[in-house]
Amino acid sequence: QAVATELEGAMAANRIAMQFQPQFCCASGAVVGAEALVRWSHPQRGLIAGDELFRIALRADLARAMSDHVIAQALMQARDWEGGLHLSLNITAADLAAPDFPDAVAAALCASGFASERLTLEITEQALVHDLDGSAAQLTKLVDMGIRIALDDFGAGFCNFRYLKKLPLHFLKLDRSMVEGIADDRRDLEVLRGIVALAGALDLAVIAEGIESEAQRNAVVREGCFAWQGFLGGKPMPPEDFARL
Ligand code: G
Ligand code: G
Ligand code: MN
Ligand code: NA
Repeated sequence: QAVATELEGAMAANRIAMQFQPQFCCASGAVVGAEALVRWSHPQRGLIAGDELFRIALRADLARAMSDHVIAQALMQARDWEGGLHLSLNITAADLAAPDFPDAVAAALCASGFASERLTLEITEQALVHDLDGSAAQLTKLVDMGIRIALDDFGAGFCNFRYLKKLPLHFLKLDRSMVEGIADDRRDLEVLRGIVALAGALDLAVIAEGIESEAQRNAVVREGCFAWQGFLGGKPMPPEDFARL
């Protein structure tokens, strides 16, 4: 109860805020959008990252409320971006399993005026394992609204290829561990090549995450990834800083 009260207080006091990490087009080098990453600035504990915040929210039975709060906030901030930039939002297993989730997203889009075609939702394998058919049905509802879907952290978990066959996906987001060695390890590079080829055959665009060096960026550009994201291009930053960029 204490935790729930604290979380509700933090939402009301705007201590739960979004940061945005830029994503760059491999072909042009231009910023094409940003991934929203939530931060809880806790009066005693300092900044708490998204994964921990959602673990706490889940225990307090506030995971859905927190997600709705975060989605609304990100959409409101992204609607003023110039140039039709895209917004990428992480969602949880609880979101995907909630029957009213597609309607909640539709309402948030409507309230913000942000076009659904500019929104990508990122899901991870953990969000899918419980009920693949149910997940596919939920994702199809979102895709029918014009939203795009990214499979996040690809390569970090079990990489169940059934997900690629059964789900309406648009993007594969390569986990940081998949790009770490590509500039200096032959095997890492060949794994990347194989995945990019597979993604291409399935009409999926590849986004490389965790790019920290020019050599890594050059490799993902050369190998045909669609976009990249990482500390080389910018860390997650407050909305004012992203708007300036
Ligand atoms: O940048 P950061 O350390 O916050 O990210 C840690 C993890 O928290 C990431 O795996 C990310 O998917 C998750 N996360 C960050 N922001 C959000 C968010 O707004 N919603 C959800 N569901 N997860 C998030
Ligand atoms: O949603 P996801 O699990 O992909 O969350 C992205 C996480 O990766 C966030 O915690 C973000 O801060 C972090 N991140 C983004 N770019 C980089 C990078 O270049 N290097 C490292 N080490 N972490 C990154
Ligand atoms: Mn993500
Ligand atoms: Na990731």
